[in-house]
Amino acid sequence: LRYLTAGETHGPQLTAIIEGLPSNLELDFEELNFQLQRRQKGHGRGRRMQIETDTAQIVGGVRHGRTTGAPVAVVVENKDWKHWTSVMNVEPVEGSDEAKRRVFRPRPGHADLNGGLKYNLKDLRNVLERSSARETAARVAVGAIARQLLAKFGIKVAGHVVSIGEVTAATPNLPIDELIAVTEESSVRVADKEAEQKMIELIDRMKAEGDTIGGVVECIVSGLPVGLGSHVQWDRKLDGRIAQAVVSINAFKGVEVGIGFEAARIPGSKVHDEILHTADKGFHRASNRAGGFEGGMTTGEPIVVRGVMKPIPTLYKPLASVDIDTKEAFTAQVERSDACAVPAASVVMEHVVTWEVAKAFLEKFGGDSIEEIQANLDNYLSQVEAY
Ligand code: EPS
Repeated sequence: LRYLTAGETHGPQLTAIIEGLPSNLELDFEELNFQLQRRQKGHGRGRRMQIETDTAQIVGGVRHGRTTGAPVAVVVENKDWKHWTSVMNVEPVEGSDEAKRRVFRPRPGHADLNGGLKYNLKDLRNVLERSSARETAARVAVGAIARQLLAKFGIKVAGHVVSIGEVTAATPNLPIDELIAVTEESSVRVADKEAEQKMIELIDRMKAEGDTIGGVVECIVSGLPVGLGSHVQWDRKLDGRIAQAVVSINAFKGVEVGIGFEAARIPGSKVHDEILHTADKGFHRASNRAGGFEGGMTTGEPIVVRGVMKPIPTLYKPLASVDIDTKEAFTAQVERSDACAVPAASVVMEHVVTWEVAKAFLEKFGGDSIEEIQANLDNYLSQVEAY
């Protein structure tokens, strides 16, 4: 299972191609678009989200509502494109730097300067357009399809915001369905009403000051069989792959699995999850501090991972930068942006984690059709039960 995306934030569309999906997966298009619209929400988002109504158009690999086993091609249109047809034209265009909206004073914290130097581009818009977090719309579309695949086998994914700036929400401790329902009602994706209010106030203050703020988000995956991923090779460890996927999200700087960095501060007796066995539950754990992983394999307990998002680097109160033509000191150019995208990033994180789990799931139970996968899974589950 693999995918690639293409497309710029102000180009005509984002495109993704997914290779390796089984046949006979019935797709719920409304649910797919629901996931895309969840990514657009959240207190602190900028004006762009008022322009867009993200919807996924499937242009390959699906017929009469089901996958055929062929590559699935998904397109998410940029409604904003109509304001950028000249600036983003694929054909050469004449005009001033201003008309072309050339970027030449790189924004610290973005890909602008490194990308310009590396690709030898004198208009940093060529970097900005692709490095924009707009691309995460395509990743959510892809992950939303993987989510539907996993849902067929009883696997559920939730995401919520842990903290924004200094404001931390109380640990929700809710069953996964309730967590999904409650956080969906919150504009900052938390279950804690008091923290919600403080987060909203903080975001508003940051916005008024021309500043931005980051935070921590958490993703939980439940209903997993034991043994996804493997201890035998570094690139088969599923927690490692998830970590890579999480840090690949725009502005994400860190990842924790289970109790994460806390494990460095407390003794082993308080870190590891003791093993129990009962007739009805089989092997299970007294706790889940490992966040669902041992030896890079799922334990059967829910996966719990957190990601750290830095504040978005586009500041309306810009930081010091240098003009790439004159090498003179200037402030960075200002582009439209969000004051806080942490709630939206929690939706993105759900989808990149979902993708990695789906990939590992197909590696283990892979068949060419949903029916073949179901048979493989059933066979494995009976083997585990009889162990
Ligand atoms: C985004 C679309 C972008 C930004 C944001 C994410 O649209 P525009 O550039 O037209 O405002 O709002 O991306 C960033 C702020 C960033 O730094 O990457 C989206 O669809 O999520």
